[in-house]
Amino acid sequence: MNLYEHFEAVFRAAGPVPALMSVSEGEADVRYADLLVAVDKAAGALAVAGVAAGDRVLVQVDKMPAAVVLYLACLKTGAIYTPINTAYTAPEVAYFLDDAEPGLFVAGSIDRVPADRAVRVETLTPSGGGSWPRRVADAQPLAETAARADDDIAALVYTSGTTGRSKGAMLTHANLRTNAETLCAYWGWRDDDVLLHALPIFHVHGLFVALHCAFLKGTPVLFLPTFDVDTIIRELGRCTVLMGVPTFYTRLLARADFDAEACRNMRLFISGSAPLNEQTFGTFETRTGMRILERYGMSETLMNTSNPLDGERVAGTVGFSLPGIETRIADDAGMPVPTGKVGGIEVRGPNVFKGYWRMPDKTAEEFRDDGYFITGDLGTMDDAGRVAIVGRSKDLVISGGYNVYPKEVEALLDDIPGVVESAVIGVPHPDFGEGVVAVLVSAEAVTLAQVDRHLAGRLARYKQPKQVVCVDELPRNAMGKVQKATLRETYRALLSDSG
Ligand code: MCA
Ligand code: AMP
Repeated sequence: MNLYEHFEAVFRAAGPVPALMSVSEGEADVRYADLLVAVDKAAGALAVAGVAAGDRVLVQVDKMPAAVVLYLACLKTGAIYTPINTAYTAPEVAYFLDDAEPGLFVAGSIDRVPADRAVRVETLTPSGGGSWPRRVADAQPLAETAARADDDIAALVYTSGTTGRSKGAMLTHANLRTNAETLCAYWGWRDDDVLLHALPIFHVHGLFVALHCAFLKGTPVLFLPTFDVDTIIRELGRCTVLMGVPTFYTRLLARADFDAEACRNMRLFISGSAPLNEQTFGTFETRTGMRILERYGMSETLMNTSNPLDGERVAGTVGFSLPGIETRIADDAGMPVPTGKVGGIEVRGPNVFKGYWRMPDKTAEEFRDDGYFITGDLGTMDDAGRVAIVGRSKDLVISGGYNVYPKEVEALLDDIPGVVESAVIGVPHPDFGEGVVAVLVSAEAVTLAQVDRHLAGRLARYKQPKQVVCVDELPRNAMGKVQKATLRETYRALLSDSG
């Protein structure tokens, strides 16, 4: 069944309830009834643009109600919504255009559209202008929601996965619906909940986990364009739930006016996308009297485990398998390891994606014969089934909740004249959890400014090194493999003063 049919029924019933509330002066709230009308118009515009069911719609636009409408319109028409980070540069966008082969690219700015790619482009600019809003205004509403099977793809979410370049995780209508229903129930979503939404909407966390909970219940979302601490503290008083990456919580705790009084109306703070440090968890509890609920997920699997709503939330753990989802800790051959021992986290259930877009071999590599998906995360499980993440077997840096795939950065660094080789690592960063550091073997010293200049326009800013170190050689093991763990240890204090 098309996920949008579920939403449509809820939206109709919710009618006058505000769906997306704005904090900007002069900007009206979008009610659920308005959302229905807007989605029908946008779906009509997609049809006029020749977008058919199964076509990809690549979207790189700022966070605004029109972006949510576009997402829902894609669901409605059966198109495959393919959102990408607004920080990506034109060369990065070219990769997604080539890989996804979209029927339509809705871009925030024409500057991000590679000149040599033949694709239909519409614009939706940060101020809400551009050609797309005009197409929507001119379109006849499309009343009928496309029939979709549970197994049809609803979205392609690009992720670095465990290895290789960005891959499109094919998420089906059933993946999205079942996970949303599970989270709504597990987190006890209430009819009077108000979600404070400050995450970007080009990732699973902000787009699916956060919005779908509200959309399945028809409850209001206070929809902030970006994460801004002042706004959050001011608005907490009329909200009940916040979902964020750990950086949200460290930034809030840095403010003296973030206290129990500011949180008086809140019932739930949820954290995910990156490890929540135990100190942040503890300080948060001392300051507010509330325990952050940490959960664990991936683009490929949506949410897998969660600390409980009513039971004990334990720092440094991501809780229990969500209902209907199986998690095991396994060795390299997929055999479960003894309780309490570290192994690879593997997951099976209706949440697990259909595979990587046009990569059947890569997909096959990441699944066991019995259907478990190999996450590339390392963890333990106790007798009660509580999971803790202790590391990653994949070479990945997670900075402020954004994934940075070292190989992608290294490939560009190796092109800097004089650089012989490079190793990109993540080291502790007080604000982003991990920060990117480049270790270079180079004939001459290379400065951060030179690296910045080389990467500008080629690589999203958040992927760029925050610090550069030049060395004579990289540490290698007997097999000749660069020992990144050694580098991480050597440079662990390099970014401790950042933030
Ligand atoms: C911004 N910058 C960063 C990051 N964000 N650098 C490293 N890591 C980052 N995450 C840099 C910018 O390039 C800029 O650099 C400077 O910081 C300020 O940029 P600004 O845009 O003002 O930053 P910000 O608004 O303060 O953003 C920080 C943020 C943001 C709010 C923490 O990164 C964020 O929203 N992160 C959430 C990501 C997320 O939703 N992840 C979920 C994906 P300069 O000044 O040098 O130019 S994972 C997922 O979905 C899975 C399924 C899951 O489990 O949830
Ligand atoms: P992505 O590929 O962007 O969907 O990122 C998914 C990855 O984020 C997971 O494989 C984990 O490595 C990491 N992650 C998500 N939630 C948590 C968490 N609560 N604690 C630690 N790591 C997390």
